[in-house]
Amino acid sequence: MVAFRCCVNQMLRLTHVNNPGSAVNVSLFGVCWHRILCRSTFKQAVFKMPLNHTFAPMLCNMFSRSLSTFVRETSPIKKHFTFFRTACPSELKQRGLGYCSPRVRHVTTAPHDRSRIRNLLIATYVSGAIGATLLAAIGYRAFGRFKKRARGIEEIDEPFYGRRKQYICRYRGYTLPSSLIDTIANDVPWFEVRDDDIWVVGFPKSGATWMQEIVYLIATDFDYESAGSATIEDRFPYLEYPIPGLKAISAMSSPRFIKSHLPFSLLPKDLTEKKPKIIYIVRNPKDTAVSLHAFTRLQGTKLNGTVENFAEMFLKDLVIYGPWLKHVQEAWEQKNEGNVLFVSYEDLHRDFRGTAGQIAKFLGKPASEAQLAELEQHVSFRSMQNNDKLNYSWYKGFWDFEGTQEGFMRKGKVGDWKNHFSPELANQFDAMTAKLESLGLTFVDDLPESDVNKPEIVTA
Ligand code: PPS
Repeated sequence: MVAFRCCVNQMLRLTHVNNPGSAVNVSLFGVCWHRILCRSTFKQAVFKMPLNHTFAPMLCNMFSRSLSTFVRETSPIKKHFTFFRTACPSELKQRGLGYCSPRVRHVTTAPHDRSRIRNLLIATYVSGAIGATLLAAIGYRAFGRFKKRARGIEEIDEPFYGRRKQYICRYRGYTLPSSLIDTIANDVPWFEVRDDDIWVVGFPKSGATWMQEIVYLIATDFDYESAGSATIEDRFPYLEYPIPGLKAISAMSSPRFIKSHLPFSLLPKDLTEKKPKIIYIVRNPKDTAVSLHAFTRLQGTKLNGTVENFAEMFLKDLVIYGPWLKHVQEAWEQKNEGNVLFVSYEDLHRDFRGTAGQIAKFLGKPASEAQLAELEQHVSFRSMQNNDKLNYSWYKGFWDFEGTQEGFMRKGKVGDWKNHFSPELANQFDAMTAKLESLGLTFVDDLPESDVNKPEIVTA
């Protein structure tokens, strides 16, 4: 603290004598810094003392001292003050300068000098204010970065994301959306889990929405009425997303339905104690990458590159919630815990009723063949695409539905990657998934009966 004080004093000594704007700049800058420091939790962590009682008066003292020294020593301001101290009241009144102490004496100040003084003063205040604002903005940003780094968050400037270069950041081995990082790092770990919660977890674009609707209906004994009365986001909120937010989710009545894209290691700590039912949905990474590319564009992020370039970013762990491999591996390691069910998007395609029956059993809600057949109809791709409680059309105006021409429910097929990937790129993805084969996890990335380019046959 002594060193810091010496540094600031030295800085003030160097700046305030010759440059009229600098002392004002430094003073305002100091006040801004103090405001930032006071508001942050950094004060407890670093200074281990209450800022309001020690650091604040010290800063104010230093800066006000520097300002008064500057005022005393800088000639145009000195003249200005002398003028105010010595001009006669009638003269001040005449110039519209208001109240003046009766102790004032007569002086002779040339009128052109006075206007010069006023202009100089205005210039000083304006430059001071602009400088202080700029410095405060730079300082605030730098301080934010410093604070994040102290918490283990590393900002990534990735030009691929166009104007939103700081779209992603790295935290505890994962690439995460910068917009959600504060919630993920500060609040999610302490979120209170309940034993009777039902969770759907998965890497983005793995078919979570499809799974959410299936799980919701099975768990509510096929309550199609409530499913039709609110959006999937309201019934089955996304944990780390600001809408509706952790507070609202905490206040929901049981049983709660919660979706998250976080890997197991970043989910609430409570999950080790409480044992809610968790369904992890996984999809082959090639289709996941293609779908995530389309979704990133749908959200309005301008990308500097093609789908293939995006897929390369996927392999380099530069897409949100990556690395995909680690995400899936962490979940696979949990599959023998009694409360975790591992389901693939391709299984839902291949054998819907068999897979849905398995989910029903896992949830303790065995379902009849007729119920599963009705469910299959309700959650078919076309039906979900046209269902305004499931197709995210409530984001129209926020997302770029018109610009991309593709909605949230884009193709819903297995094997779309073949329309976009070169054989070399596909090989790189195969090399990645081969690492999971030794763990007994294999992926289907092509279904003969699912021709992605075949037009959908709509049955009445
Ligand atoms: S999100 O935003 O991460 O929660 O998205 P998510 O729901 O996980 O994945 C979206 C992809 O799943 C497809 N989808 C379906 N496929 C088949 N049948 C049904 N009923 C269905 N519902 C959603 C959706 O179309 C997205 O995949 P792509 O390949 O982009 O079409």
